[in-house]
Amino acid sequence: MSKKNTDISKFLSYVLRHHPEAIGLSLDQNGWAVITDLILCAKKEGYIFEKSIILAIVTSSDKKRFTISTDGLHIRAAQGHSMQQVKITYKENIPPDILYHGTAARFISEIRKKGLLPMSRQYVHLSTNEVTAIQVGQRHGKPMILIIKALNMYEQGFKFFQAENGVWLTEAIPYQFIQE
Ligand code: HQG
Repeated sequence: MSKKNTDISKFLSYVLRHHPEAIGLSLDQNGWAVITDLILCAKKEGYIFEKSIILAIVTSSDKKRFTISTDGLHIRAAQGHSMQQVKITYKENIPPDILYHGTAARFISEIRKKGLLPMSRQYVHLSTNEVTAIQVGQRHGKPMILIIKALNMYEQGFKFFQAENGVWLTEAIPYQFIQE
């Protein structure tokens, strides 16, 4: 992806996951923004792009971060929201035996005490592969991979969800299900 489109993608993540109000944009409770509104609100803040650029970013996003509605008029972030007013109904699924969570080594002593918490987001984010977990972890410092006994958790009544882009979500993970 070009540098310009990567910058727009980061801007879209910021407004669609965390702060739509920063540009005067409204999301509905399922997290959808009207694409034409988004373009207008962004323009007022100096981010100038057309719908075709948004569609190109959605298609080329490595993690499929954004979803376009079936009518083609709306866009939302597939996961990662911090806003409590957005309540996406994620698909509940049976997880694989093991899932991975990438974190930073500096967080491990707190994680040992409290388990994994969603922190500023709505859910703890998990992946099916270690490479993704390392990439996620290194955003916060020296990466560390945690192995989550997901199926074991599920069998004990914890719920697991999957976003449209395949990312696994759960509300919190007690330390007993975590292997360092
Ligand atoms: C850590 C990216 C101390 C947690 C990725 C993480 C992901 C604790 C950090 C998505 C803790 C929160 C989410 C505890 C958890 N004490 N630290 N008890 N419990 N933590 O950014 O998982 O590329 O909110 O380990 O792909 O890093 O942006 O979550 O290190 O799917 O599309 O607190 O964001 O997607 O950090 O990342 P974040 P995350 P994008």
